[in-house]
Amino acid sequence: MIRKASLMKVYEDCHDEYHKRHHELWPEMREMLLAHGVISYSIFLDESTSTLFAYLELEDEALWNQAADTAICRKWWDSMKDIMETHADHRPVSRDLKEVFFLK
Ligand code: RM4
Repeated sequence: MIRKASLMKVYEDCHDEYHKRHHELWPEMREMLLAHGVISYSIFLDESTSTLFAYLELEDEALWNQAADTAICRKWWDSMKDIMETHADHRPVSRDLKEVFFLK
């Protein structure tokens, strides 16, 4: 299993909306994530800085990388661009984190 962590940013006045949209995650988006080897996907919000901490457990990195090319993922990113930091193509601005500790 592969574990990945990254940081993203939600706009300061959009915390509740971000939470709501994920609570109501599109079923097709959920299916696409599971079909691309997602074992678990958590997102935590630091309310003091609007930083999102995403933690993913994946079956396969190559399979996961294909998720970004699906129409549903692009549509999701298009729909999220008004509430979070994104690139010009609407991909979320995301910074990968280096693992420094793991206890199981
Ligand atoms: C996040 C962001 C990520 C996406 C998750 C489901 O807000 O758009 O890229 O994978 O939602």
